[in-house]
Amino acid sequence: MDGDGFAELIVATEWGPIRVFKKQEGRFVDFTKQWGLAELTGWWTSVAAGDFDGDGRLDLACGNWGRNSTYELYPATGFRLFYGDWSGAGGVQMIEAWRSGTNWIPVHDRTWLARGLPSLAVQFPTHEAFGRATVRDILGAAYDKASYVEAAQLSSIVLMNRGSRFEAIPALQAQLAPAFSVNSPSDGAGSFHQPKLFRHGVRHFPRRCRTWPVASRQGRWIVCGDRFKRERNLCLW
Ligand SMILES: [Ca+2]
Ligand SMILES: [Ca+2]
Repeated sequence: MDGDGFAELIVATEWGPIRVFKKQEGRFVDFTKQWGLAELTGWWTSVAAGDFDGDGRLDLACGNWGRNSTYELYPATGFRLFYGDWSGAGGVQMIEAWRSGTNWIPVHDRTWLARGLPSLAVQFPTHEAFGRATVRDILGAAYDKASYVEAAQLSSIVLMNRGSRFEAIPALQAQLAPAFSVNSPSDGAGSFHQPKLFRHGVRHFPRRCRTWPVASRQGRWIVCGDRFKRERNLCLW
């Protein structure tokens, strides 16, 4: 990434950023913040490197869950996953939430959440009462101590290396479905403008995602070097 001749370790994390580790004195040091990626959190699934614009600096293509799920029902203000042992039974409970102003609102309904938090049925006797609840209302005194992770955006993106920082560019139609891998096959021309292949789709979404299965076995071929404007679908098998 920084042209010093030594490769960095790039990690795509779920409920976190694309993380950059640089090897120094035999150990990996986290340089995510220095590259300006600490706040660019998502449900990252995959990452691949290549010099997409031919300037000699390695860029990154990053797969995310895309912009075609039920999560588009919520404002694009990011999501937060609160977690903790709120029941005191030694397990971990979680509440997924979206932001409304300064409040965090549960994504899932009372029936769904009560499976993991049975006390909700007593705390909020009706769905109407729960419908007005924020995460702070649900957790009460435990809210201020609650741990959480965040996903600021769900777009698959390309990160262009500008020397000491990255410029994020949405990967256009790669948003149509979750991208579960990004590949960098040779374009056969030996140039730096490597095509990227975003592999989309799953047969079955986890039930928690509250969305329907989408077409699987689909990919999207993105020819780089022209600002990712030429794309087409591929059937992978
Ligand atoms: Ca390096
Ligand atoms: Ca480049």
